[in-house]
Amino acid sequence: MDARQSEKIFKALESFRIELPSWGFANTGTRFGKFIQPAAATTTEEKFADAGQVHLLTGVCPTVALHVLWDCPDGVRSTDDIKKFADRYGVLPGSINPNLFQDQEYKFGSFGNPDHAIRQRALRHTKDSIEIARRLHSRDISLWFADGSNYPGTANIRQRKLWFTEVLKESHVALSPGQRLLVEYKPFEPAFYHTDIADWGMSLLLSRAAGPQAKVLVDTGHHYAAQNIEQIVAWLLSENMLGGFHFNDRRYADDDLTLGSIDPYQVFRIFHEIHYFEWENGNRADIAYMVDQSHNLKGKIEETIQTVTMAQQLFAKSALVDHEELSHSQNRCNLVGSESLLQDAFNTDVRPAIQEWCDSKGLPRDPLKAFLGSGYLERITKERAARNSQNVSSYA
Ligand code: RM4
Ligand code: MN
Ligand code: MN
Repeated sequence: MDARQSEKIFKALESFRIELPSWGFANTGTRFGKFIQPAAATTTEEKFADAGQVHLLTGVCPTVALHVLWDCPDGVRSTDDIKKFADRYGVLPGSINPNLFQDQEYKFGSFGNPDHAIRQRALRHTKDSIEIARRLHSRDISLWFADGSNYPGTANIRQRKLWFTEVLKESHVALSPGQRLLVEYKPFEPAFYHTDIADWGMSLLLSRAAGPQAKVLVDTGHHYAAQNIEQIVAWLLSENMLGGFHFNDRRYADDDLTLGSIDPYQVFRIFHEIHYFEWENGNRADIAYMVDQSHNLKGKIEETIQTVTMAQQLFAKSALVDHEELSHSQNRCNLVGSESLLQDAFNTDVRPAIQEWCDSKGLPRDPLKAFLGSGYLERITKERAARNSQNVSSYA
């Protein structure tokens, strides 16, 4: 690797930060059951402690995403505790995720529920979440809806779209300047016939209708298998409507697997579209990079470190594409030449340059090895095992 390439990697790594999900440290499972891990976090404080470890060793995860229902049991009043945890463990609260799907009231939806009182309840919860975000100095309120229906003819799709528009607009009014609403889409699950916000187009239209501080959130696992995600990313960038990502990998559905474990080239192509856009525009795209994964088989902290390391590698690889040359090559319809520019970048071993960057920051060259040698895992396993063995039913 020449000096110009390592310089590109250094520059890319300086700007790359990725947010961890609090729920990635807790016991999770599938609808068939859960395998309890003795070291899993059982409280919000433990989630901060674990996220703090990952940040300590990687240096690129300064924030942790919070799920209001799971991490703020006392709602707005929980923010005092959360501030203490942030101080204690060296990671700040990040995006705030309202929970509009778990309460019994939401059986037939939240923002799209035919019952006005339930839509109001969902609005109140969203406003509380915005207030939580304000108190924690979090910028983003990240909305994901389970709303939809399971059988044809059982829901008025157009009417629900109107209700969604209405409640999103009302939520937007509660934002402070600088705060953002991120609107996530997902094609199916838990709804199996129609989902109210099923794809990026629906998310885009609703975000536009909600107001200027609403943007689209792309969860990489929320697409049909054949969909071209990087094209969606390129379109949202060109519309200035890409707010952020939930990163994870998948093989079949919303599998929430470790980033890059199945298809690293897919993630590379997404990052490439972002770098290419930034090169053309001469400034950085304002995008929140977040992880949304939950692991019921792999160790949670170990796999989170794997995820972050993989994200850094793919981000660094994609920064190596020569944009000037690519642009010329594309304009001349040099297909093999253009494609090779991407392939060469993807095939470059960026690990030595990343290790140098870690050295320059006083970070361990191999964060996973450093973690496994730190004794942290043994300590929390001992401390938490008894509590975890009793705690088999909660998601977070
Ligand atoms: C959804 C979606 C949301 C996450 C919930 C728990 O599939 O990805 O972002 O908050 O799961
Ligand atoms: Mn998500
Ligand atoms: Mn998901």
